[in-house]
Amino acid sequence: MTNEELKAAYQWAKKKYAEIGVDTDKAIDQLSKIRISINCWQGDDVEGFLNKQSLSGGIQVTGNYPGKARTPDELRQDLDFLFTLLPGKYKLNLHAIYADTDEKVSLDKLEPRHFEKWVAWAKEKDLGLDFNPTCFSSPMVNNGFTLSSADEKTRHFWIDHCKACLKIGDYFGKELGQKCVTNIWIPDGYKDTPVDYLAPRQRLEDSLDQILETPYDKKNELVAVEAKFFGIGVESYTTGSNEFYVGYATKHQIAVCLDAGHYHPNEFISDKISSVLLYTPELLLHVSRPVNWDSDHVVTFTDELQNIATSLVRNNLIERTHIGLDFFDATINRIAAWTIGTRNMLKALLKAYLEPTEELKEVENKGDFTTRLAVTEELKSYPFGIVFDYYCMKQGVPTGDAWLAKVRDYEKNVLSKRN
Ligand code: RNT
Ligand code: ZN
Repeated sequence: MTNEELKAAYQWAKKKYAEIGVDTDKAIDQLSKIRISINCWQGDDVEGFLNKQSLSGGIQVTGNYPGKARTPDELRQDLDFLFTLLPGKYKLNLHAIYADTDEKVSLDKLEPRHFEKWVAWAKEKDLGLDFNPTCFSSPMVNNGFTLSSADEKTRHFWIDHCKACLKIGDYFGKELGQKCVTNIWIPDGYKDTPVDYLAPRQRLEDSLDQILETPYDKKNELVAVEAKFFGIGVESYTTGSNEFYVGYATKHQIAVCLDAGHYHPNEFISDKISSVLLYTPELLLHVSRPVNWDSDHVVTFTDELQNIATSLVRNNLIERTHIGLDFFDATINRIAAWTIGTRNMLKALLKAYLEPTEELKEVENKGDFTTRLAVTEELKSYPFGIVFDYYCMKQGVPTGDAWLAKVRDYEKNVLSKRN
């Protein structure tokens, strides 16, 4: 389709939406204000650069698609290219193991200076940065335990690591003038049924209390805690359960991180958002796609993705929510994985904005469930794809699947030369 044809199609779509009281220009404008946080770890299969350990902690990457980033420069090169395929502005979500330094530094001794190059690059590209302590893939993980370990030396190592990370997050926020979300996820748990369910949680609470004593400015940094139901090899007990972290975050008024893959397959984070935000000031999402378990598949355009987006938009919760992506697939081109996942998140948000929400709420409150079902079903086939393409065109990035040819070129010219 030519740009002229797309513009004409957009005018038609705009009219169709206007008939139900929806302003497409406004929806595009609202979408352009959201900064999705891109998970850096899709670029290199969660390896990082610090100690190049293979991934462990109940999470797994499968596949060996050629061309993964081996250095911080290669990762930035891939991201620079990625941003030419995506409309709007972004944040990059870094893990501690992505430190860009020649020093051999232990996780508990990390400092802001080890991330200076990331900050300089983020400034140049107008990106925000988010952060995560890396409490996995390390010989310091003791029998699967970190912050809730019964071994005091282990526990203190990980407390020191998280404290170091809070300082780095504060530095990111201050330097970039955008709040950094620092998210704590730990793999701690048991393969088999424990005797003591309580003590690890008491230790985790104490560890978090110590971590939160780190001085940081709430303008620069938001601390989040990520719960999980179970992981591979950690099937019977997870210290950091949903109840544990919702309670902890509520008590300390920090953020909960809801990961779409961390609950029972019949339990959905889209339905948790409105509850959690009643009691905590802000929220972090890890938008992922579980396939029967926390498999971290690339985000596709599923009903749950749409439900996540609509629960944020319908209730005006976008401003208090940080939308991060969390997937890692090494069986396909990694840049395509990022592009597909991010564009799907954007499309779901756009579709959520293209809805006559107030009218639908009125209908619902009147008890007219027939109209509610009729209208929401009709809306599913409204031409939101044309609105999305028009937004991409306006932003000067590829429309439709035109990005794929560019990824193929990049694969040929850059990625294939890495092996
Ligand atoms: C693991 C958590 C966690 C990680 C990333 C790499 O189950 O989802 O968020 O995926 O930190
Ligand atoms: Zn996650």
